[in-house]
Amino acid sequence: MKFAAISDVHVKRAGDPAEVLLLTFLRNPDVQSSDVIFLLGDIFDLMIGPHTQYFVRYQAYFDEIKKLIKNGKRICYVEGNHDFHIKDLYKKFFEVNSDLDKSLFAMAPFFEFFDADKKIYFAHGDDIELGNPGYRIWKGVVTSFPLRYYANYLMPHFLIKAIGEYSAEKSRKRNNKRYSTESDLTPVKDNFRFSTETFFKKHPRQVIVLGHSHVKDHYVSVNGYEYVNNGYAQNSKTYISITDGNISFKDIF
Ligand SMILES: [Mn+2]
Repeated sequence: MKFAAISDVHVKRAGDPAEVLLLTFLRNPDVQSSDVIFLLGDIFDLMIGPHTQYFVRYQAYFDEIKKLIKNGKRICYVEGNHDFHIKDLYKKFFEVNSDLDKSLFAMAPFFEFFDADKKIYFAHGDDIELGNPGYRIWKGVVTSFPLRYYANYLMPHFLIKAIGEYSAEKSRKRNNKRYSTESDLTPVKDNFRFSTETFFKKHPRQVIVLGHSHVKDHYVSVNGYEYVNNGYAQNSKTYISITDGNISFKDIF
């Protein structure tokens, strides 16, 4: 089987370089020849709740999703910490586009596929990252039932903005690290490698595909698994391709 995966594109507005990157990825012939396309979170810099305005704002994106599904492609979406409470948004999307086969689109906290004798695990990565207790508390609050209800039915703009600004602040910190020297990236990279080692002990998977760290990495563990992260897409300008269990980074442009 052939898989294509991307995360952490952080599209802020229609027409920005991140959206160009995302659309180019979705239109890439190699991506389109994959059996499953994974969107592993933080695809959008701020998308919270099932607000239909997103269909207008990101029409080009939703058009590409439509085309892919019409062509029989499977799309697996994992929510990130910048794009969440959007299950009902896609429910509305398939209600409006009732001609589309909605079984080809799935949204879940993680996905697992068994291919070429390997168990392959796909997630955003924030649930696996260790040593970030403040983030965990924050995520517990924003994903709690009351807040989910709020996001889906009542969420006023100021709260979306507040969450967005908090997330943006977190990203800025990560992005600053990203642009500084290689040695500054090492702690984040090492922490994600260590986090996958811990995860692997409990959940042996031969391939672990994550995002969230904004640090590109392909780590082959002596314990018998590989961890791959495409990093911050606007920086790496690549995506992850897995063909018959073999991992590679491919250029988007
Ligand atoms: Mn993230």
